[in-house]
Amino acid sequence: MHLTPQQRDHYKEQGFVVIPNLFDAARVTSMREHYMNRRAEGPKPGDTGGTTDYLDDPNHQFPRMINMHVWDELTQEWATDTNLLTVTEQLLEDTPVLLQTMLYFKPPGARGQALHQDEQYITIDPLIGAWVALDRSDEAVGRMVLIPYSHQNGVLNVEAADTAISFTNVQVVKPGDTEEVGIDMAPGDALFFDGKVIHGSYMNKTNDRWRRSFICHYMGEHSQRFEPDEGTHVSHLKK
Ligand SMILES: O=C(O)CCC(=O)C(=O)O
Repeated sequence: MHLTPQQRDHYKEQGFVVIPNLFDAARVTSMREHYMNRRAEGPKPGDTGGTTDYLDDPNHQFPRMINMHVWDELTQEWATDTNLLTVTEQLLEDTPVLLQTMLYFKPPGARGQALHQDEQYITIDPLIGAWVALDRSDEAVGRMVLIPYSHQNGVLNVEAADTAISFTNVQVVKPGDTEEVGIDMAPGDALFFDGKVIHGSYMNKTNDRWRRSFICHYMGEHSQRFEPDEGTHVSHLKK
């Protein structure tokens, strides 16, 4: 899959780009079925339904899975899909190395994830996230929200998040004068975003629609681990 100069420029300038139809409908259907079956098997290493102050959050019934590629062959295959890797390679301008896989179920009524930068979690730069929609993702279900150009300001400070709407308790201190943009996506579309771009999602406000997504994070072969500045890593959140 060859990117146009416009797609590459969009990523470089705004910190993200959406590639429609990266996975076809048959693949998306089998991924949804596969992960619902694996979820039904019971707990997996690293599961989280988020903070336990809102136990009625349906995320607790369908915790997000992490690093499935370590114990699930199909995840390894999907996370190293040729389209995913070739797009990532063109955006990173380096050979991609898979770091992390995740599956967010986000059932009806579930909390979202407060705005953050992935490099506040994973201290490697450059870093890229690939977020593949497995359901239609729009405002009602808590689509991905981004702040364009925010990757240009480095890794920012963290503060406490509102856990009534976020399953995580930490968020970025948002720079003033920034505008959030919601990204509507169809099943199979993929959003690629820079590890420093501010992003997150709000609640799934529907009572009958899921917002499942398959998420991979890659570094480049030449990416570097860095020491986070005081106050910028999620572990620095003041209790
Ligand atoms: O899917 C979401 O709601 C947030 C995902 C996210 O923050 C990520 O993939 O880094």
